[in-house]
Amino acid sequence: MFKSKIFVMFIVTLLVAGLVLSGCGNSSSSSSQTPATQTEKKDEGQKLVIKLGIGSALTSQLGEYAVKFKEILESKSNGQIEVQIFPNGQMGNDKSMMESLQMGTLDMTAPSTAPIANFIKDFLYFDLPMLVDDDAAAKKLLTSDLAKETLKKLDSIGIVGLDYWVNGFRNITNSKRPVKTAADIKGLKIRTMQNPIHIDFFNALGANATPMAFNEVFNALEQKVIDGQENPISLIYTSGFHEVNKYVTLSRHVFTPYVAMISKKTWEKITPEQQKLIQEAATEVANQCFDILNAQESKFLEDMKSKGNVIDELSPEGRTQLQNTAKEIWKKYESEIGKDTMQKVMSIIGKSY
Ligand code: TK8
Repeated sequence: MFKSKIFVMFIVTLLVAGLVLSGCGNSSSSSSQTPATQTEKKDEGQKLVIKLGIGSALTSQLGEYAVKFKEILESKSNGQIEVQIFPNGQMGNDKSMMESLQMGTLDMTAPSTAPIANFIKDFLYFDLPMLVDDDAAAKKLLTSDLAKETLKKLDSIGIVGLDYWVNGFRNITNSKRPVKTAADIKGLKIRTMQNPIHIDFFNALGANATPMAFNEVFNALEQKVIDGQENPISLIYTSGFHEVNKYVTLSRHVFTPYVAMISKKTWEKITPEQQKLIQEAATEVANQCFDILNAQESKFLEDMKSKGNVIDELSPEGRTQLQNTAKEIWKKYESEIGKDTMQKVMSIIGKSY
């Protein structure tokens, strides 16, 4: 009895010592890896490990961006920085990963602007529907001084915004019927992102907007808790939404960006040289986003067609209906976004307001 107690204490001591030695799982600390040999231990001692969590699959556009970011950063740092990617929401959803960044338990993530607006409402303008019409306008907005100022606001919640990565134009999918007009949307239970503008827009179109986190969407569609959802083609395809939603409408009703971000706790722990490399790698990826995304989307769209998905466009009448509803939403959010900001946004993308 006494002997076994001592044995248990011995094991507990070993475990505690192990935790202390491994830095209690502190991701960006140089000692977070369990060294196998003495030589490896030395190498690990100099290495900075960055844990990057994303909500979607490695095959998605965001997955490709993450892999590019890893390649660029690891090569530029001559292997002194290692990026570990955790895809498929393994580290949580957009909101909870941001909270992990605030606590310093995760180094990096890249959520959509929609959930970010729940932390900082300055990001709201990105999610206005029927605002951005093409890649050229999107590029202008994402590289504008206004967007750069918005990025800096993350500082107040313990996060450093690095750059905008592209999520893309969002399209409606559903299991019930082809959608070409607002009347077709009426009555559909559609998952939206957790953002008041998205919810209001779909409800105003007569849908039953059902906000939920991205990693719950596939099951909800499969179990028919919802009829449809909306996302860029890359995420529809790589998340398998097209397998449970036959109808796809290229509505392009909103263009949403991702924000590549890093925990302020990590940022303040690393050297200015490491900060520079991370910033440069994030911006290099930002410059390649449209090419990566567009290549993926044409390939995935072809495959969806060959698999029997019905791909539609909005009718001209339907597009006008969505534009008119969008204008009501712009008005509704004018005071929250600020008239000044609204006007800046419109002049950047070349629209009158
Ligand atoms: C992935 C999400 C996703 C977004 C959504 O983490 O929630 O529909 O489009 O990209 O950020």
